[in-house]
Amino acid sequence: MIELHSSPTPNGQKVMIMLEELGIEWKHHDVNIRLGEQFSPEYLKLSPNNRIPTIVDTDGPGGGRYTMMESGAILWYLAEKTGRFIPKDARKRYDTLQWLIFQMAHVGPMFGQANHFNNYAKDNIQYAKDRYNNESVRLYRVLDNRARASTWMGCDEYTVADMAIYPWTKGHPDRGITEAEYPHFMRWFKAMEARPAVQRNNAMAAEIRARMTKAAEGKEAINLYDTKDNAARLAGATRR
Ligand SMILES: N[C@@H](CCC(=O)N[C@@H](CS)C(=O)NCC(=O)O)C(=O)O
Repeated sequence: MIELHSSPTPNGQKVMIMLEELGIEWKHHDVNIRLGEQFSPEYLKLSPNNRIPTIVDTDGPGGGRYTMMESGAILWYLAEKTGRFIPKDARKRYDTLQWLIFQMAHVGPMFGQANHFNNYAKDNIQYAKDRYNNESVRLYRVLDNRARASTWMGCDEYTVADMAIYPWTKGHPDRGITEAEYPHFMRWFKAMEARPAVQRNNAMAAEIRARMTKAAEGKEAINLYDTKDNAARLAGATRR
């Protein structure tokens, strides 16, 4: 059984998609990052980096519980554990690994920073907005080119690389990504949305979000983007 300690953000959703694709037993444990639950001493024991998602596999390698942070590593772990959504052919497997790491190193961090400077930053910093928005648009071009060359992002099989990239690209209409200019990306995106596991993820993500919003009623949200405050929270929770 896999316990997923998470929020339905893109990094959380990619693991939910994998678990739904696998059809294995799993349970969502809500970690409400808007309330700062990622800084609780219990959660920090699972994820020292105070980020979601984290999994606990109750039947980990060699038997017994095994805990893992970092969504890309979690996807790879689940793929190796089950032998699914990871190609057996070595070239295809390494292609998949490249595109999984491309998501972790580029799509996630750049889209995340663009979101921060567009929507949350205290100051209106045009340089930062331009840098991350331009990077995001460039990355959509990389994805469009990749989808022109390959049926799926990793290789010609549907893999964990697709699951990792998809949730991050749901906001493409807000970035001016159109079917006319990014037809290959859009072909891939529609193929993702046609998958029942992806549809179940999207419905569950909305439900979990609503549940978390309800649980947060009357409670004070933390400012996720106040890096100094977050550093102090982590130090406070882990001080020895
Ligand atoms: N590289 C990490 C990134 C995880 C991450 O940044 N998670 C965000 C939500 S998408 C988070 O937990 N934020 C809480 C915080 O900033 O304190 C992964 O892919 O697992």
